Amino acid sequence: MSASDRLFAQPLAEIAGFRFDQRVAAVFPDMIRRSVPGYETIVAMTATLAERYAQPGTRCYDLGCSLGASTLALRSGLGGRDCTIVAADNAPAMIDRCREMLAADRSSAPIELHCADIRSLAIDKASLVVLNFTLQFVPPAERGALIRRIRAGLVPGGVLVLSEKIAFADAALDQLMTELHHSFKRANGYSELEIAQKRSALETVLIPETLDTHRTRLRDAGFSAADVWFQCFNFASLLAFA
Ligand code: GEK
Repeated sequence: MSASDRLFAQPLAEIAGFRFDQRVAAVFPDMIRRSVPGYETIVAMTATLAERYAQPGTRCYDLGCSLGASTLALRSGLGGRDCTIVAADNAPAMIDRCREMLAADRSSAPIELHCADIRSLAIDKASLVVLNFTLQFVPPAERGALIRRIRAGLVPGGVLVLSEKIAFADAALDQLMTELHHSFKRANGYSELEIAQKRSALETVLIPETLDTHRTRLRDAGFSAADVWFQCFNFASLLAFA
């Protein structure tokens, strides 16, 4: 069990942009579970997707791995297949704790853990690439280049799992989904102050896009097809096929 997230519980004089530092790393599993509707389902299904798509002799990537929840799901889905998992995150505090989480896991599939920016990480011979809630933190102008490099690194039959907070073109629908998301957070014990302060901290750091924008970018990068396999309010996960 991780410590519970109270990071935004006290009134803050000034709200700085959100950073994945030690304080966040210490409460991260609790924070993401209580903040992202569907997170636990998406992580669990990452194992099911690995079971189906990981090809022997290839690599599986977890880009923006945080504490390794999706990495461990990937590993459990391999079922002894000869694959190397490459997990990367550019936040040293996340990587330090991730290393401890991976060490506590008994399974033997090899994992290479990199403290690296995924915008410059080599992606090669990949049968499965997982971007679970990471692209949303990459500046929008740089997202196309990353998706093109992922596409280029996939083997035939390879798949990208792309999970994101999403925006809606229709303002009323966007507002509704935001309110439903906040209800989810309230039901998980966050106060109005915590919700408001976290929202301000993320405003310039997490930039959601519409599903249409994601689909167009994936198609332009050379993916043959892409569609949503999971959605809860303004959080969705797509599968994109090489
Ligand atoms: C999970 N996938 O538990 N390069 C590397 N890492 C990055 C970059 C970048 N350019 N930008 C952001 N990150 C995980 C959850 S959390 C989602 C992912 C969230 C990292 C950042 O340091 C953080 O650890 C992660 O992406 C996003 O399945 O906090 O909402």
